[in-house]
Amino acid sequence: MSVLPFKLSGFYPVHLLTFLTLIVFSCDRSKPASPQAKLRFESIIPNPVSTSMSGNMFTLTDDTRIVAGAGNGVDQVAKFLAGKLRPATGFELPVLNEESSGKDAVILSLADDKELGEEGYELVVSDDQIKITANSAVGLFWGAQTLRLLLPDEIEEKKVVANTAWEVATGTIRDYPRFEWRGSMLDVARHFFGVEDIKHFIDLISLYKINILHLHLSDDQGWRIEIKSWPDLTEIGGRTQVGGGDGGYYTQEQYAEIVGYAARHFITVVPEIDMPGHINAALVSYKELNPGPSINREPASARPDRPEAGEVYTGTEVGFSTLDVKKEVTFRFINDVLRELAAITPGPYLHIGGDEAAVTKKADYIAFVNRFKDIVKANGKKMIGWEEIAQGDLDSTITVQHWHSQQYARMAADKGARLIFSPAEKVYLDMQYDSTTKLGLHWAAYIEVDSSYMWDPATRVPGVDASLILGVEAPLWSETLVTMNDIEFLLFPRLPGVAETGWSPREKRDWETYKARLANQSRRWNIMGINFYKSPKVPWAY
Ligand code: TNX
Repeated sequence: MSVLPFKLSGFYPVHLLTFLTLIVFSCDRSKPASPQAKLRFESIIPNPVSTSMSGNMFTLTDDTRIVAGAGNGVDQVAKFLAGKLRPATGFELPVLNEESSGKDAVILSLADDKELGEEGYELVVSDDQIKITANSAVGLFWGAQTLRLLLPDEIEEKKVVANTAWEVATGTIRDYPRFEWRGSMLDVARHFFGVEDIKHFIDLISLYKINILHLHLSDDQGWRIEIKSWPDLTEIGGRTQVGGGDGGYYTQEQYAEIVGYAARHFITVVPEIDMPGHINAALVSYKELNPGPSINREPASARPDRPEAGEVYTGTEVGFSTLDVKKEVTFRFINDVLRELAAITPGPYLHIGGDEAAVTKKADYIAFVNRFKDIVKANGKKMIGWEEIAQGDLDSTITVQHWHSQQYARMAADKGARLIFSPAEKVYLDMQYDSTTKLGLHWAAYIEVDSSYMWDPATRVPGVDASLILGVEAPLWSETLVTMNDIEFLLFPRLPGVAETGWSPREKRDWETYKARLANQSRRWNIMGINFYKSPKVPWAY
């Protein structure tokens, strides 16, 4: 007698197959990766150090938990990630502090993995869990940003998106940056942008692992940071902007809010007070700062766009104003400003400008740079300046920001200073894309997306030792930029390319594969409401 009733039925092989199939499916939830999930895995910007897909898919569901392991800042990153994933999914995604074997979990934990360094991460996507490990919270944070890019573009929606399978292709990513400095600069002096705009700017740059926000806080047209010991800098010098609009400034409390928001995105704020030139806003605020008769300021009549001494300036010329190195009040002013700025800036750097001081005598200029250096040091910070400061007495604590001159870059390197690369004809994002672009300028070049991507910091200036290169930074000057829409149009799509230049290994960067990856970002940007330039150089997917 048989215990298997179907043995005699003649259907034995069929039943067995059904039985086995059921066993297989009940134990193994594996699902082959969709073409879209694979495409997202292959389209990450900046290109990771190494990626390998294993063919299946993890699905984020209402059961998924976010597990934050022990350690400094891990919880903060877990909460950030949950906050990014909740609106579109509508899932609860509880953040749990437990050691979990973790099915249905995104697990963040610290590890000891020398190769990953300070900022690197490993992201392992399996059928039933995602695990991000790193040596520090910042590495976990960049891993979390990568995970956003692996999820469907709809994850960026601010409201619940029904009927979306929140799928991530399975596989492993190991990733860490090539350069420690991946910067973006915003000029809030020519046109002022408020705290909410800056936060939005941080959201945008952070997705691509930019870790420095350089704020150009003063220029001829406006002074944008409250200095309590010199209140007229903002009361008078902050009142206008290019074109004559209202201008504005950050109170120290608002600045702290920006710095805090940046810190939660693992971004360091580098504040710049531009001196000794680009200083008209301070000169109109305090008459005693105006240079004595020995400074030959070109008469306004010779250059009609320039202001008379003592007038606010709303034009866009550069290089007509200067502080006077011979006045005692000049250094009282500089000491007070840098002391207050250092006190509200947790990051290690103060940027003293130093560019285009066309009416400062060379000897005076060098004397200024050397005094700036001592004052910044006395306030416990490291000095950064635009490339012209290479003429001063530099040392290895100083960082020089290259924007134009190979000679200054070499001079800085010869003095042992470190370098940030911001070559104007590649990464000045205020440069127009082509002659039809309405926003922006073109004094350095028209910069299409491909040109902006095709250069390398290590070979930009022959004779500069690679060990001195801190990284790259893309400045965005705002003479022509009034709204966040304007900013977005010049940032996108070039900024992700700058981010990749700073992050990805040289051998992982080439325009042909990059443009395909870039093309796959546009749908996400549309969902995020980013006003980007639809460059004809890129085969946009949408
Ligand atoms: C040059 S390059 C400047 C800025 C202008 C910019 C416009 C440099 C350090 N200074 O003052 O805003 O060009 O593109």
